[in-house]
Amino acid sequence: MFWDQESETLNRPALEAHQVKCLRDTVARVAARVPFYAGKLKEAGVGPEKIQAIQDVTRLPFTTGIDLRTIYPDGLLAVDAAETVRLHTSSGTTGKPKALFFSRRDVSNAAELIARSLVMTGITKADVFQNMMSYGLFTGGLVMHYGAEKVGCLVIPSGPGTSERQLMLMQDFGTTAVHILPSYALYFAAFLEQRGIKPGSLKVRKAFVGAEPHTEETRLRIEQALGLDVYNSYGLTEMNGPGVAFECEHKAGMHLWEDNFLMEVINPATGQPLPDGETGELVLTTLKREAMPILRYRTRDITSIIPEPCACGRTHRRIRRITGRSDDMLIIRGVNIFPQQIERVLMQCPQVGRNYLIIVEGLDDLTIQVELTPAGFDGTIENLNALKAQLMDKLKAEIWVRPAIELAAPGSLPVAEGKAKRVLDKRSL
Ligand code: DLL
Repeated sequence: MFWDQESETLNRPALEAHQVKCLRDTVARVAARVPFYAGKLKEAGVGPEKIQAIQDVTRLPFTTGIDLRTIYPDGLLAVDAAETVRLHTSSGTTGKPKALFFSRRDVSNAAELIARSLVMTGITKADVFQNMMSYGLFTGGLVMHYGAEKVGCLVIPSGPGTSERQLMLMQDFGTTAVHILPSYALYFAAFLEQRGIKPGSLKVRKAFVGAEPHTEETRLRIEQALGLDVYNSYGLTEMNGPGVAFECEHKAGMHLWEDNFLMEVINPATGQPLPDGETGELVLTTLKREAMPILRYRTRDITSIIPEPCACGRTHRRIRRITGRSDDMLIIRGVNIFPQQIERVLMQCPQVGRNYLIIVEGLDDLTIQVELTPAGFDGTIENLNALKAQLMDKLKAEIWVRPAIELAAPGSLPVAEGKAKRVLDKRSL
């Protein structure tokens, strides 16, 4: 099913011509209206006239998260302040957040991309869409809400709320689709099991998960535990929030809406572009942003482009599941480790529950606290020791470092309020 078939299936030459035109317009606008970019473009010796082909994007300067913090609050505005209608922020670890302004057209465009994304998974106006992500400065609430409303769904803005209340809303209003953090979905599945509620007794058939890194194994877990189809959704505040890239019904990579965002994958160390299919850092340029265009944004997210056409007929290329952020990479005893490698091993093990915590301390000592399922936590010392040994071996094979494993009772590890915090690196405290 298509929301905007013409845009979604535009042939590649037409799509690329559209990108070049939008890129040239964007460069012209920021050169004229944003002193931060005017200076950077002058330094690089690039103006709109130099943008003749897609590859010319590599002539443009990068924008980093640090830049966005430096120009905080409104140093990238390309419209008069009176033209802005919405503010979202992306909370960082410390200091000021990144502030993102939307014009009326930006709000409508963002909703349009969500509508495309939802409809390509089979969502229609008959769906009841429970948005279990946080409303407020985080984009997962409002941006998704506007898009689902645009499709015509009944949208329940439940926010993250308590599981008890989520369940009541699902039962009373016949929720058919949910938008949920993957870590919360695992938690919610455990909650339903505890309450003795069979997922099949609810009407929920689809879950859209994103905003945090998660593995294919986690997707399968959520699908099995909740008995529904889970679709991966990728986005970031700097690029509207959700709706940047989304899986279609084939669930084989996420279509990135290339008429709105120009994507590159670069070697994060050198900044040089990588050929399609190679893994590196995703860099995005807004093509239609009115209030706050951003050139070559270093997302820090690690992925690769799938150049092959998709069976769904959409021409917008796909990116692979994000395997981590370049700044999430742990270096332990000289080995590069992404937390997701650890998650993949843990989630394959049926005795492992929904939560885990990776702790690094001292001289690169790696400990993984692992919560078990009620069935896995059988209290027999021999079984628990055997499980520990098995996890250590499997992890050693995956990450080349043998971690210490601490098994924990179901529900005993701390749960974050928003996005899950999976790593505690005490070396940097
Ligand atoms: O998380 C926007 C969003 C909301 C996306 C709801 C999807 C659903 P930020 O809070 O700015 O925005 O965080 C963006 O989260 O750079 C990635 O590192 C990570 N991320 C987002 N989606 C995924 C995903 C929202 N599907 C940052 N897989 C991004 C892995 C993801 N990581």
